[in-house]
Amino acid sequence: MRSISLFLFCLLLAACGPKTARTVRVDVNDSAEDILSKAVSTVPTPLQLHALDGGFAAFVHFGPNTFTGVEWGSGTEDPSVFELQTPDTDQWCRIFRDAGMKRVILTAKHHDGFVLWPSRYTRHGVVSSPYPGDIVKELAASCHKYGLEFGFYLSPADLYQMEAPDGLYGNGSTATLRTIPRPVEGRPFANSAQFQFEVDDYNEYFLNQLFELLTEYGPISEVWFDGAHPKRKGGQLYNYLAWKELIHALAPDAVVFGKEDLRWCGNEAGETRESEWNVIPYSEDPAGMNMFDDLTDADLGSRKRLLAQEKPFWLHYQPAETDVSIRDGWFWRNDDEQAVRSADNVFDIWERSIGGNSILLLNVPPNREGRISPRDSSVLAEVGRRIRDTYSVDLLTGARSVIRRQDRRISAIEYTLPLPVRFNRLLLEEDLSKGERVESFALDAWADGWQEVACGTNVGHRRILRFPEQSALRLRVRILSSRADPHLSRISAFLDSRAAD
Ligand code: OTN
Repeated sequence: MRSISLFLFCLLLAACGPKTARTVRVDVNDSAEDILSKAVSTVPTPLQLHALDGGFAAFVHFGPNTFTGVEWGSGTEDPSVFELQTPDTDQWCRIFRDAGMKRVILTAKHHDGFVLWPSRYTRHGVVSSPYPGDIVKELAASCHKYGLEFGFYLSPADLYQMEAPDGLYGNGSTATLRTIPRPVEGRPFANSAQFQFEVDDYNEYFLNQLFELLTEYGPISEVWFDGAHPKRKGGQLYNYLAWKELIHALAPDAVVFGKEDLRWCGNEAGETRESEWNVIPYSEDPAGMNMFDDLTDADLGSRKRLLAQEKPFWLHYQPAETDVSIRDGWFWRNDDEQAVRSADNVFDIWERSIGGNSILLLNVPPNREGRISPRDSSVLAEVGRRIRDTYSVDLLTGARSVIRRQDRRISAIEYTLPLPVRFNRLLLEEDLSKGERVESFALDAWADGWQEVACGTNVGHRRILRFPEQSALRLRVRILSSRADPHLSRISAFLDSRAAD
C-alpha cells in the first residue's frame, strides 16, 4: 500500500511542477529569480524539437536566375529563359541524403514571382517555359523516395506581380471577404476545404498559392518566408495571421520559418553566435504578431539580456536556423569561376551550427541541366563521410560515471573509462522538455590531477566543444553556471581524426 501512495505522490509532484509552454509571460512584479524560472519553463513544441533533431537540411535555390546568372531577378524575365530539359531531382536527394541531410526546402517562388509548379493563379512560371513539368511535384516525390522531408520557400516579395500591368502586388485593392481557394474552371481541387479571409488582391493571390502547395505537394514539413524585399510597391502589407491559419489547418506538421516557429540566425555567411539561446524575449505575445523583425544581435537571450527587459514581456521558444550557401551566391552561375565551399569549411559550419543550438540549412543550387554539379556533390559526399566518421562512435560508451552535487544542484559529472581514449570533441545535449538551463561549463581531463581542457557557454539542443586532441582515462564536465538544476540528456566524446590540432 505504501509504495502505491508514494507513486501517486510522485505523480502529483510531477504534475505540480512548473508549467512549461512555448511562450511564457513575464509579469511586472516578477523578480530576477522568477524570470529565470520562467525562462527555464519556456520549451519547444514537438514540431520545433523535430526540426532541431533533423538539424541538417538542404536549401534549393532554382529558377530563372539559374539561367540568367543573377541573384535577384527583375520579375520581367521572359519565361522562355527557363530552358530546363531533364532535371534529376532523384540525384539531388541521393546527394542530400548521403550528406546527412533530413529535409529539403525548394524556392517554389523566389522574388521574381516565377513559379515552379503549374499554378492555377498565374502563367508566370513553368507552364509558360520550355519545361513542361512540375519541379515542385518532382522534388516532393524524390524526397519521399529517399526518406527526406519536404518544404517550400514562397517569397512574399513578388516582382512579377509588381511589374506586370495587371499585377496584384501593391495595386491599391481594398481588403474584402474572399473565399480561399478561388475556384478555377477546369482545375478542381481534390481537397474540398474552404476558408474565408478579409484580404486584398495580393494576399488572396498568396493564400491561393499557399493552398495549392499545402494541399497538392504534401506532406509539408516547413514553410519558408523570406524577409528580403528587392522592391516595395503601394505599401503592400502581408496578412501573415491569415497565412498562418491556412498553414496550421492544411499542414499541421509544418513549422514556419521567418515567423514565430523558426527565426533567421541573423546572417547568411554561416557565422554562429558564441551563445545561441532559443528562449527569446518579445515585447508582445508572438502568437498575435503579423511581422517579425530580423534578430541580429550577438546576445539575444543571456541572463543579462533577459533581466534587462522592460516588464511585462514574453519569453518565446524560437530556434535559430542558419541558412548559408555552398556557393558564392544562392543560385548556380557556372562551374568554373563561381566559388564552392570546401568540405572543411562546410563541416566547420555544420559543427558550429548543429553543435551551437541551431539548425543548418545549406543551400545547394542545381545547374542548368537540373542536376547538382560535381564540385558541390563531392564536397557534400566528403562532409557526409566526415560526419559519420567523427560522430558515429561515442568514446564514452562503457565509461563509469559519477554525478557530483553542490547546493542541491549538479556541479559535475565524472567519467572513468576502462582504457584511455583519444578525443577532441565533446557533445552535450539538454533535455529541452526541462528547458535551457546550462549557462556555462568546463571540460577537464585527468593528468595527475584535473586539468581544464576547454570551456563553453550554453548547451540547449546540442553543443559541440572542439579542442586539441586529448588522451585520458578520466574526464569531467563541470557546470559553472546554470539557471536551474541541469538536465543533461547526453554527454559524448568523439575523435575527428582529420582535425588540425
Ligand atoms: O539584401 N538582403 O535582403 C539581405 C542581405 C544579406 C542578408 C540577408 C538579406 S535578406 C534576409 O534574408 C534572410 C534569409 O537569409 C531572412 O529572410 C531575413 O528576414 C531577410 O531580411
